[in-house]
Amino acid sequence: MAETVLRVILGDQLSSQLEVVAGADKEHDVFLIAEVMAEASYVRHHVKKIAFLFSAMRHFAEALRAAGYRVRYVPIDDPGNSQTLDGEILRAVAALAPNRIIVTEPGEWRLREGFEALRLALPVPLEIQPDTRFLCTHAQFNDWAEGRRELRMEYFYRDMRKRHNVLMELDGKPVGGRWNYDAENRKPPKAGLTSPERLSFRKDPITLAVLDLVKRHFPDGYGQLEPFHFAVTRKQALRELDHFIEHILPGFGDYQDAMVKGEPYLNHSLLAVYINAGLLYPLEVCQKAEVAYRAGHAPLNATEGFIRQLLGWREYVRGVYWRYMPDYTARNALNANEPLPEFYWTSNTRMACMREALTHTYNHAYSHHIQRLMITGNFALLAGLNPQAVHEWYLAVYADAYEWVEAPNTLGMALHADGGVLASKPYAASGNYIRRMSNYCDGCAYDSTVSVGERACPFNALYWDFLARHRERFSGNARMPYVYSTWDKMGADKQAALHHQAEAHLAALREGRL
Ligand code: FAD
Ligand code: DLZ
Ligand code: SF4
Repeated sequence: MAETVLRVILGDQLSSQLEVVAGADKEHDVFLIAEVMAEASYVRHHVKKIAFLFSAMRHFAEALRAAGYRVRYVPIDDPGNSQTLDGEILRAVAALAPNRIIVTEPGEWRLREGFEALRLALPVPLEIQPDTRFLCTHAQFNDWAEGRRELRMEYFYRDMRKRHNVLMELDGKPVGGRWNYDAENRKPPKAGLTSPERLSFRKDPITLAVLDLVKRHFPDGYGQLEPFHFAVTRKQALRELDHFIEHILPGFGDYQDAMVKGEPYLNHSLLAVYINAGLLYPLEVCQKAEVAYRAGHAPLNATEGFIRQLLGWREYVRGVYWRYMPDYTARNALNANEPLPEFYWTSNTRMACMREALTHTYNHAYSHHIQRLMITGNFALLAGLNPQAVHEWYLAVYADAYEWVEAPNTLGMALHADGGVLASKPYAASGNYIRRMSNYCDGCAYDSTVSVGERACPFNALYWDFLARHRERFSGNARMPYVYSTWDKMGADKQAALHHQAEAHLAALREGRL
């Protein structure tokens, strides 16, 4: 007699290329997809993120049914729902008596540990299959990392370009003769820079029902639910990808680091939300970008810059996450213990740059990389906010956030809390950087050119105080001597004034006045 396999699909595994789907038998196997409160509330997720995932999960289940598969879909308001993934697997086992269970490796350590433990409670075997959407396996990353004094993304990225034959010449050299065109991707915004037009998808009955459900079940959730125009199917996500390649990729490079008031997207792709949930595959995205370059449609600085984020950074941070978990998320190398200010949730601050990035986050469940790194992340670094509190915030508020990608970006790239595993030096910057790369400072309550006094920009004194506080750790870094020689040249009086100003900013922060 043919066996029955219970095939579990998590909310961020909506990919038919995964073996859990591709290997299914239509007659005997059953897919389990479950909306559960444990996953929807383990951090205070943005309501748009919950709505996007539930709608995408329901559409994925519909597509499987339409293709002739058997699907057990458990909505969050099903009266029998145990509201945990373990509970739903146990209920499905009791109801269907499968011979075995298959799940793709989850993206978060806590869930993988949970499945390992669940095995002991199950009457049938549970197999955890590798997540083949990623282009670098755990073993390949560990082979690359083993024996290296330092892990550096740039070298990892070059290996990935070669291994996957992306932007390579036949003779093994990188297209254009250079591996990295980052230096050409840091232009400050020119006057009148705006975002290209974006697609907006019509809400079908499934999405409308989910929006209604999220309103009822998450009334105190963070963020603005509507307008809601995410793609929720692979077909729609492919349209979004094609729109990006056709209209937006050509300008991706030049202003990649720029920030403009009222423009949350500029030329960023907005694709992470779809790639991370499984609606798009990272390799197909890179390949489409390469085809656009080879057809003369997109310049090399834009194409290489975009591909580096996916083939380089995305795979690299995942490798770091799995190599250093479980202790990675508990790290606090700079001993930063300031609580997360309330304005990270309310956007209510006098700092115009922070207000802008936080408002985008609240409205769209999105802000672009430089806003995450150089505004909200930079402030958290300089003010010494507790890394675990900041990590929980980033994991909650972005529609693309899952721990495997969020934690290394937050604890490693933004906060240096991992002690330098991910990046050799902190991305600390003063108000000067923000003034150069944005138009946020015009009309701010503070003045980015002033470091001490009533209108002093908080980023200035906090920046110098941060560097002084951690001198022992950073002064040996080959890329830092210039900043420390500038600090030394200031003299004791100015240094003391900056220190007192930093203390005043922190007092204002604690009292909700910043
Ligand atoms: P684009 O700017 O268009 O970039 C193209 C693609 O490259 C993205 O879709 C994404 O898949 C990938 N990418 C770019 N930068 C990174 C990076 N540093 N790490 C991994 N992948 C990258 N990204 C997430 O996907 N989820 C997160 O939870 C997340 N949290 C972050 C937290 C902090 C503090 C920082 C500094 C960065 C974080 N990032 C995260 C990385 C990056 O900011 C987002 O991937 C990006 O902003 C998503 O928008 P986009 O799709 O428009 O990206
Ligand atoms: C993020 C999320 C949410 C909000 N809800 C669910 C859910 O109801 N069911 C589910 O299977 N997955 C959900 N997820 C995604 C999981 O949390 C995700 O699989 C882990 O974060 C691992 O990446
Ligand atoms: Fe931000 Fe300072 Fe500029 Fe205000 S002046 S927007 S706080 S950098």
